[in-house]
Amino acid sequence: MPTRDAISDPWGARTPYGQGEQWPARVDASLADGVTAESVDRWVRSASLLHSNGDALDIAVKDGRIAGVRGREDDRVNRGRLDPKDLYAWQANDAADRLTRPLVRDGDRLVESDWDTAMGRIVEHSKELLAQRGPGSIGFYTTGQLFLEEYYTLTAIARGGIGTNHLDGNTRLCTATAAEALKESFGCDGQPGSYTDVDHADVLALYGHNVAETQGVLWQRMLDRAAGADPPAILCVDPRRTPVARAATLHLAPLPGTNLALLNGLLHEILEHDWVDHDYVREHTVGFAELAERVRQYPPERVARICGVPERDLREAAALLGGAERLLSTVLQGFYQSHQASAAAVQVNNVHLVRGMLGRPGAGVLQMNGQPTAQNTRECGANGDLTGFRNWANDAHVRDLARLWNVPEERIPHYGPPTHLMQLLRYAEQGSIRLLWISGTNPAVSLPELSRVREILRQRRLFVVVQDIFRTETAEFADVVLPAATWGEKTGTFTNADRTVHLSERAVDPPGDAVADLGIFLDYARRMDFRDNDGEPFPPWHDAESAYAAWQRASKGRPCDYSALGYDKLRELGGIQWPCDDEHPDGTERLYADGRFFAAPDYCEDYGKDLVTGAPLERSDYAALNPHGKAMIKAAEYLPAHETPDAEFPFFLITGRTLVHFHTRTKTGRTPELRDAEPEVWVEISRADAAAHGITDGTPTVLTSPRGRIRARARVSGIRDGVLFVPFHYGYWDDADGEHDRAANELTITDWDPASKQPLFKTGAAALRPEEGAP
Ligand SMILES: Nc1nc2c(c(=O)[nH]1)N[C@H]1C(S)=C(S)[C@@H](COP(=O)(O)OP(=O)(O)OC[C@H]3O[C@@H](n4cnc5c(=O)[nH]c(N)nc54)[C@H](O)[C@@H]3O)O[C@H]1N2
Ligand SMILES: Nc1nc2c(c(=O)[nH]1)N[C@H]1C(S)=C(S)[C@@H](COP(=O)(O)OP(=O)(O)OC[C@H]3O[C@@H](n4cnc5c(=O)[nH]c(N)nc54)[C@H](O)[C@@H]3O)O[C@H]1N2
Ligand SMILES: [Mo]
Repeated sequence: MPTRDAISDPWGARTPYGQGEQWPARVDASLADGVTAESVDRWVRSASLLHSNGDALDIAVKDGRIAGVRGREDDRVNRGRLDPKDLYAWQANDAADRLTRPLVRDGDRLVESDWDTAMGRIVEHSKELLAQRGPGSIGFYTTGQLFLEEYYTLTAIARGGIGTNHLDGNTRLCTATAAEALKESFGCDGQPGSYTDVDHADVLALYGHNVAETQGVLWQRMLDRAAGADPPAILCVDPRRTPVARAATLHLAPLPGTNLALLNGLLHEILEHDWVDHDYVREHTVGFAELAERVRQYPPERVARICGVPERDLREAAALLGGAERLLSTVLQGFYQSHQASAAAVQVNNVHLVRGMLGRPGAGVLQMNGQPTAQNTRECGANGDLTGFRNWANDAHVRDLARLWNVPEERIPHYGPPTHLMQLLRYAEQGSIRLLWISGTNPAVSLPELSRVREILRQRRLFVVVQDIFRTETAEFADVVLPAATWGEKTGTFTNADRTVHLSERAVDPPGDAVADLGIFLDYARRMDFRDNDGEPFPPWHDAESAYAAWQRASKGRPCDYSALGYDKLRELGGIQWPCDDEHPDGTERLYADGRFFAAPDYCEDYGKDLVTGAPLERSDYAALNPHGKAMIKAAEYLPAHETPDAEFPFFLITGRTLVHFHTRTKTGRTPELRDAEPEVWVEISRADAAAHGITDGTPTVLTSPRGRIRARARVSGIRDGVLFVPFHYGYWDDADGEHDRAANELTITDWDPASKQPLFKTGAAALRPEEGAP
């Protein structure tokens, strides 16, 4: 039994606290029926893997099985609290249909097999492709849900073993824009702010971030501040009336895809009223003049028209931001998956730069992560970056990595930027990629334009490997399916959205023959017989702790420095924020506290891009713009989205999440409390639009877009007129009729942000009508 019914009471009782005080502890727990805290055999240290918040918890073990979880009272992130998914979804580990044996394709069926056969097929294919078509014929598509040690290993294999440029994560769908925005403004990935900024802020600004439903414990912290002395003002920017919007001091509901115009308008007001910290701007930034010139073109009257937001609200929002003494901003998918994503997210950084709101308590930016370990995908380079936030366009960085790995420099591909996922898919579609290894992600539900994704995965010439814990929609297209051990069954580390690293230890045995992702990758490396310059097996590590030690060396001297952050310290102290080196043995609460950035031309992770076109800058451009490694203020003009409503598709369509479900529901759909709380897909529609279409709550409707069609019941809500919202959680594994008519991504568009290459799940057009014969 959980300490509260978190379905009816998602955030629990308030523990109010005042500005600058410590957030009080409250311990939440949930144990299997019949198990008590006293009857548990062991508690094993871990953290939640169901969002990017990193809620620290202990796993209860009873008779060799997971029997519940309990929040860690002393952890900096959650002070004991857990959210609804944390409290219930551990049960999915024990689901009856976990994958327990490798599967291999036999004609149009997948049949149970063994590791030798399954790995044998993958290795045979890999070797053949390497011999005949070269490393570029092999691609890897991974996730933001494995552990750091696993990404580092996969990266070493792909880039240092095979030498392919085609390695990306589903972090491309998730936080590519967070990384891009941080690189554009600060020269490098790495979250400037800290969750403790919530304790100090006088204004919280949430941009396209439904934190109440997606990081419930962080929201509890905000609610506790709101209930205490000197509560912060809350600004919410979201076209829907989310729980955040309902609690906000001010809610702006812009039309989808107009975030950049909105931010340009807010900056216009901030500059117009001279709410600017000129000393900070002069000492620590470049680019202010260009911003001033750009935002001059965005007076409130114009912006109000573009965004469909009252001019008065705009001015009021700007005054909130301009008057803040301690401003904390968070940004997430309402910006990252929308039109002009990077350009818009960068303007939030600009608000902080022009106002000097960085690096002190309460003054911070969180370009949020979504997935629990997305930060590690990026740090390790399993997305489109080089390991340790090295710069692929800087030969010295590539050389440094080659030296570290002891592999030939020319093996690490750096002839161009690492392939981003949407391009990787295109290569698979065209036939240059012939082996696609998918780990820890379910693209047959989560990628845009699913009919196209199915066509790509279905091709006979494409050999598909799926490494998962369940037989997903994607697994149905696989040639080989590998059963992975997961959270609770393996040891490793991961880093949350405010750079807090946790160690998660193995509590129970994996089911059947399932093997941890790390073990699978290392097994592949050994069977492929990758070697370093001295003829030794590569990668040289053999388990989680040795992989981690190798990573500590790889990160040393880079911004994400883990060199003084060993497993022993994580065991002793719990969550610790990187960088953690000899100089900062207890970790680092805030980046850029001294107004110095990771942005020097020889050190930075990226030379930046043109925010509007995505064209990469050269080193010489960068060095001319920012010779002294300051923060960069970059401006951009607003352009309308490619697909906007018209006569045939009159609505904006946005998609996203709900409180109780996680992504494609492989875990939450197998957790009774969560599954039953929201068993079916729905579409949110405004009262006025519903009335105009003869729709009421619960009416079955049909939604169409230029890509496809789904069926969903209407939910009349506080969403703004002209906009529809569909949760993207509902795929087909538990759908009886087997028709492709319920995943939101049947409707979404193949299009992406030019700078971050993140797909636009929140900008597109659709039509809606009541289903034939609906009452
Ligand atoms: N319950 C739950 N929690 C999760 C997850 C989950 O699946 N379920 N997933 C985790 C992951 S991986 C992620 S990435 C995060 C995502 O967390 P969030 O970003 O908070 O979640 P979303 O629902 O995708 O989008 C946030 C909001 O963006 C708004 N929005 C849509 N279009 C626009 C626009 O054009 N402008 C603005 N300003 N807002 C817009 C939507 O109305 C929505 O409320 O959540 C993490 N936490
Ligand atoms: N329309 C629309 N589409 C979206 C979004 C949206 O807002 N709207 N959001 C996007 C975002 S932000 C994200 S993050 C993606 C998420 O999309 P996906 O990554 O496809 O979603 P998940 O269901 O989390 O898939 C993770 C898979 O990994 C498996 N898994 C879990 N644990 C382990 C493990 O330890 N090892 C291995 N090997 N496998 C494991 C799970 O069973 C599951 O199949 O969706 C994106 N797609
Ligand atoms: Mo995500």
